[in-house]
Amino acid sequence: MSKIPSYLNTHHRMTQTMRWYGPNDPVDLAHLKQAGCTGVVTALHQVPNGAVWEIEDINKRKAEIEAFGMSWEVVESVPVHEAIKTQSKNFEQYIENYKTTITHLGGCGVKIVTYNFMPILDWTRTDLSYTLHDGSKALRFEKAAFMAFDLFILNRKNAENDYTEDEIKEAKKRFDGLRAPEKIILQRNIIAGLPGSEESFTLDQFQQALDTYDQIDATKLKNHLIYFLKEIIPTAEKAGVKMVIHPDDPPYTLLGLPRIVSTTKDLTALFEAVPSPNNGLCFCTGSFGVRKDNHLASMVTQFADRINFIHLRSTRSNDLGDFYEENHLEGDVDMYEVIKELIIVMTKRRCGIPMRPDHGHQILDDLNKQTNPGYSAIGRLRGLAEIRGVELGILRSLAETDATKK
Ligand code: DNO
Repeated sequence: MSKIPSYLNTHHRMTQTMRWYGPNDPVDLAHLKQAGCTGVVTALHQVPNGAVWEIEDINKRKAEIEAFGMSWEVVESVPVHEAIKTQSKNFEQYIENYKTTITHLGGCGVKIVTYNFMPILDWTRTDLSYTLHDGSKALRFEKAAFMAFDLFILNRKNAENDYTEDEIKEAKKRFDGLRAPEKIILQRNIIAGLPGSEESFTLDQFQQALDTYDQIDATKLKNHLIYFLKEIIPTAEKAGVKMVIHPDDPPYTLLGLPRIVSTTKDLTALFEAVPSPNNGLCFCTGSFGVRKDNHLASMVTQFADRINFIHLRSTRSNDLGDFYEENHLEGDVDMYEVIKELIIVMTKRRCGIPMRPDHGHQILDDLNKQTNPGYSAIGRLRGLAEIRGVELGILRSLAETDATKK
């Protein structure tokens, strides 16, 4: 048999990272290091949305990470203030602040910045401890529960126009079956802020926030995103920072709010409007993967030059519109195919791209610990380890194929 070239030299590998919520995260940096991470994904969660991230604070966080022999690979996220999304009071000032933060991050050597443009809420789930057949716990989105919240807990104005008669009946049934504490938990899961979203609302505050979108449809929101990008991307270019947008999660409209980063068409329009290579994508398989019309491996090929950060996660959906987060190699996402395509892209681009296993089940000792939903240590370690195995298997077989061709 011919000599196999070192597969790590021939092809590029994803940089292995995990998200860390900072010094208050019950999963600490030593755990990430032991899981095999070389990089960390984090943010200055203590800084209020819209404020400038100061150089001193960035350097302090960087040093904390480097003390564990890892690097701060990606910022997730510098949140986009609501005023920028709605173009309301002081939004120009918030954009200026955002530019200053980008310049500071770039100057400190932190060169990839994740953000999203989802109105009001970031990612949304109805159940944060859905028990699977093996006793592990997963995050879940249940459509009937979500509709029950929208129609009968929030009582959103005109909500009934967004649903069919059958859906309203289903929601009522679901609502009537909920006990009082379950209603509170459902409400909390949806609007009290999942980790990283940085926003939390009472019902009244939430309705007020929804009202700010009364006059904003998808076209308008897209224009606001493009305006924002045209403003900040020149700064990102100067600072050597790649901006990566995170897709809508789930990838469709909720609560009558426009969602504009869910499909190939959305992405194409975005990159056509602002073609700079610093305008990039956080390729999140768990978010895009919930739509059947998103073919993930083809999206990797299509947006090869835009993907500068990768979230690997799988979901399992049913015909009712519910989904739960599956083990990383199971469910609706063909992880083998996606990773293979990513390796091809990295090889062509001659660089690794940072990847984190997105979320994980609560398993083993995770079940007895309080961690950020989706961000327990062992569940994510399982995901990372499985992904790492798939990647090395593909790399090795690609290298062997190359070797036999020579
Ligand atoms: C959830 C995350 C999101 C993501 C933001 C990016 O686990 O994927 O909160 O960080 O949408 O801005």
